[in-house]
Amino acid sequence: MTEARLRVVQADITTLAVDAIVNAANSSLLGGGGVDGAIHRAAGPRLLEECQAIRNRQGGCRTGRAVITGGHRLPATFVIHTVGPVWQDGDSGEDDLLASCYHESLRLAEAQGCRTVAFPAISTGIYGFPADRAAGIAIRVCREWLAAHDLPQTITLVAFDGPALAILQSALKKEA
Ligand code: AR6
Repeated sequence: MTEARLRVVQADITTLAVDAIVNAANSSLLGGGGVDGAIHRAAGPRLLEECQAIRNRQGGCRTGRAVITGGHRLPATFVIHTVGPVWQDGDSGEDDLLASCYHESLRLAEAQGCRTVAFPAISTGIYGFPADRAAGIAIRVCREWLAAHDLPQTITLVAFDGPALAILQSALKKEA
């Protein structure tokens, strides 16, 4: 039951028509490279305006936390911006902070009534978190969430390329 609700796909997350996509943002919320840049480009300038308003209100977003905005020109209705940890040595709280990103994003998705949510592999690009370790954490938190909540109904973990897809698929088997 839980398994059917957790999926792994290879895609450009900006093309997915889900209720919410998650953005691997930074604490400024003002955009950047990687998936953050792609999401801002596809969503258009209104997304940055909305992020700026949140920043003015609450001073950005801390590592491990999340905020939600509209999707603007994206097919997704909402964007949940979460700030992953920068990889240090694996012994500086990175695992718990990454788990918190998934958990806080799912909490916001549920509060917004989202039925479908898609995550990129948070922290595994510019922030340098090892992809296999990150995949194990993502899958564990999503499974625990799905076992205890009706929303979202489905969670999609998005790999940007073939190697990332293989890592997610093997983590899905290993953690089962
Ligand atoms: N769709 C799906 N996944 C993608 C896409 C896409 N269009 N583009 C990249 N990825 P990263 P981080 C994958 O670097 O490590 C930004 O500057 C990518 O292959 O985007 O959390 C922010 O502003 C990788 O697997 O995010 C922050 O400053 C994953 O998304 C910083 O980067 C995450 O890579 C955040 O670094």
